[in-house]
Amino acid sequence: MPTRTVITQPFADQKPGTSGLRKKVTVFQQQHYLENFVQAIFDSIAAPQGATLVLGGDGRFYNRHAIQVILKMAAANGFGRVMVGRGGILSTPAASCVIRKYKTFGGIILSASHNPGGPEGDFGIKFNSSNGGPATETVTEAIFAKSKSLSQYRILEVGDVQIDAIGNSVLGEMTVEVIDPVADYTELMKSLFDFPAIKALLADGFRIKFDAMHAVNGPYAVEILQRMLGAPADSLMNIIPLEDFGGGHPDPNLTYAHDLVEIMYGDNAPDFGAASDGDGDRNMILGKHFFVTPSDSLALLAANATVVPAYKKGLAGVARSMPTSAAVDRVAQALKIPCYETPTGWKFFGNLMDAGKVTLCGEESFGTGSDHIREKDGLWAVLFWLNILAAQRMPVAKIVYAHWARFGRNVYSRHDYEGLPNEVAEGVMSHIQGNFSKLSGLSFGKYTVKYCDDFSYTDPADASVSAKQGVRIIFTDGSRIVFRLSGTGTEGATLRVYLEAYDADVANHTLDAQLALAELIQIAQQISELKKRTGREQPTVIT
Ligand code: G16
Repeated sequence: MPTRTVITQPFADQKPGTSGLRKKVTVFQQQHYLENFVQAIFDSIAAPQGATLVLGGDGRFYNRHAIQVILKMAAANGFGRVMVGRGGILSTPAASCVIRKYKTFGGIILSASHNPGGPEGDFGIKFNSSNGGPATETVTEAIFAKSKSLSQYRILEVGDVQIDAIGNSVLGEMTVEVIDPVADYTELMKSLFDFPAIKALLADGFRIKFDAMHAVNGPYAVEILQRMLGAPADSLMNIIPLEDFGGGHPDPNLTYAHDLVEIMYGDNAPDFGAASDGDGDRNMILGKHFFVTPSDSLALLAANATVVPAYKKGLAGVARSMPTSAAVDRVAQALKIPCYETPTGWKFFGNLMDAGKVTLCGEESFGTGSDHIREKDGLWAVLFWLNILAAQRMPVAKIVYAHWARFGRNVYSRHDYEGLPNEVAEGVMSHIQGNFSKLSGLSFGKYTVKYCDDFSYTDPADASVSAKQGVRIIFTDGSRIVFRLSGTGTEGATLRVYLEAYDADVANHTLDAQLALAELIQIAQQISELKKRTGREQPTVIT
């Protein structure tokens, strides 16, 4: 079959963000745009002739087209085999699992994660390395540099390959192996958790509700929660994956997963609720009339890890991203294990895990995971919670209260200002960056600033430095305000304000985080001049 070399023009805007290249579908639909980025990946990763690649995505609009393009380009670029999920589907955690299990050279994952999909929505693409995790900063930078200078790409001139039935077919010199997207992942979950205990919990009438948000995790949840663990069919909602996620915003938080939230805060609420996002790597955990913040969830999983068979020997260490609350730090201190603080973005955890320094990690952005793969993992977090609930047989809220009684509570909230004009958001950040050095020692009511910085991280594995990862204002009592620009949006800029106060005496204080953080919220406004600079009275999303 003839390989065609196509002359292309370089694109200047293919800089990968926190998690790969994310753009509007219409941007990806420009002539040569997708191909340019794929060739930049292939030119940067130096895969040996005949290497195996994993390929799949969250099934959003443009997924099927992109799969065909990438298969034909992989064949023209010397790959020997591509393992592709049936229908072009692989959740992000499942892709990581398959890359590791079959020791492939790496994989390409098609997703814009929690961003909306459809012809007017977002699309995304990223390369994961042989450890199953997102490419390192060094590789990402190399891909970006290539994308700006490419003048041609290689593609096989051939019709589309069938990807809807399991089995092998041939594309030029390359084998296309269509795999069951659910099987390997399911087997891995079964090896980690106490399935009989969870099954018994559900059989005893413990009621759950899982919201797949019409995204990729639907089939995974049906197989694991319903078929293997026996949850009744009505325990699952929105399980049919749709190219536009049913018009929804597949981001499992209190704003966008409102159907689930209404059920969990309504009359006759189930005992446990959870949701995952577009590509299945994020999770939100709820109890009856109760929301568990992602930061608390991470701390709680760490504190109770030994009830799970895979972690019964304890944890090597834990890690969290800088804006995530320090709740897990307190657990690490009690367990006498190290706790690492990294920039936002899952790739930073991979190196710590590869070095055996960390077993569990997580982020405030609804991501939790462990060294079983190198991505965050939504269903894994749900199963971890169910395993704890099966062992403790207590309501979710009681488990969290008991945790706070032991470790204290890191009261936490994130305020997002979405869709700001870029220059406005950057203006707020440079105002803060220009002034934070003058804040040390200043008092705002009961809060006195201990120190401020713009977070910088040196990766222990490759000594690469990631600077300017968010401004931290740290108060003498450990409370914090963090300002940071999102790296995953595709429309304007999103400014995130992270607020955290430590409360050692939970029993006597309000559960309402916004109330408890009211003073810090005011201070954040004052320091950033947010209202004046953005004209926004309220955040778009509060979690
Ligand atoms: C991605 C990364 C996460 C990170 C998140 C932050 O999540 O994988 O590690 O926490 O972005 O997003 P932002 O830069 O908008 O705060 P995902 O689920 O979008 O792949």
